[in-house]
Amino acid sequence: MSNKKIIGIIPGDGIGRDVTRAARIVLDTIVDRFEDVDLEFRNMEVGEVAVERYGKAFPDETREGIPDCDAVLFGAIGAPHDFVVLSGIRYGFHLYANVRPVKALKGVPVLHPNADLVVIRENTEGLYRGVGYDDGDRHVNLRIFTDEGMERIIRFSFEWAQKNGRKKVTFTHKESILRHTDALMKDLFYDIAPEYPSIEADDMEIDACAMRVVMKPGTLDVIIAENANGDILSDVGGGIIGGLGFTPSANIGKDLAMFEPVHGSAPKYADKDVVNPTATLMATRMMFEFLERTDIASRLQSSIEAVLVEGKVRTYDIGGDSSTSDFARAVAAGLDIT
Ligand code: GGG
Repeated sequence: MSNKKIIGIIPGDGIGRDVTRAARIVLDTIVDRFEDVDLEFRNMEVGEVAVERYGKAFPDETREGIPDCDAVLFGAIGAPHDFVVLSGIRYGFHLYANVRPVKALKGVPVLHPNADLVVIRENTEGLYRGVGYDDGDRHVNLRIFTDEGMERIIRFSFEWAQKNGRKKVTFTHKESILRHTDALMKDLFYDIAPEYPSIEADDMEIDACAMRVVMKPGTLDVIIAENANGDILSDVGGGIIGGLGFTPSANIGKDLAMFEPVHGSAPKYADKDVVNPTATLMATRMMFEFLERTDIASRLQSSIEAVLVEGKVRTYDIGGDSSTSDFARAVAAGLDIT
């Protein structure tokens, strides 16, 4: 990464401000410590602040600024602006793959220390596309799959598994009921699977998979899920590894990638500097992997893990009373020595 990279920072609403502030503490330290890293940060507004300034939750200024960025770090968004903002970014920029790792970290109270799975959520179609209508007493939301969208997420998942040394990809569905979507996509999944002979391919019903995540996560590896199912399944995953404070995500498209914690805006904790920024810092780590700086990514991950294992700086969700910024400063300090 010898040339300058433009990083868009979109705090969003609620605790999105707290966690992106924490990320900036770490990012500024990285810029100071690594001579060959040249990052330009561009702050962009969405949500309530954007409504106040521009009269719109997803203003043209932000929409037009995003394509200039090499990567975007996003905080959080909540009702009532979540659909317009998330769909504006995810659908507007075709960020079709939402990679959501669920990995237990040492030093964190978890249900399953061996959990290490990845939900790959289709991010632009399915039920969350938000298409629907009202017809008298019938109220309908459509669950839309396209041929292009199905193939794209299946191939992405196998390729991601291959690149990241994973062994198995599990396709989740409810094929017996959803004949027009899941059954069709399952056939496509098994048509494509032989092109990736080093990766085992299997499938599970989504409800059975949710139970498996809770009871035997160690038997799961990479999971493909429809948009709404993936959103739910990754929260289930968060529940077994200490909560949503530990679940980062990457939204990947052909021309842009955006990184964010899985959690939403949690307004009651907003601006209190108390929430756990680990998920956002791990999303930042995923951003450096995307920018092909795996050296920085692994330094950052090691520092996060060292702070958690040492246990002196802990946010309230895991039994401590340290602040969001204390945690970020401890991780930043650890970048020197890890
Ligand atoms: N940082 C992610 C975020 O703000 N999520 C809030 C939300 O509404 N999520 C629903 C979704 O991911 O589709």
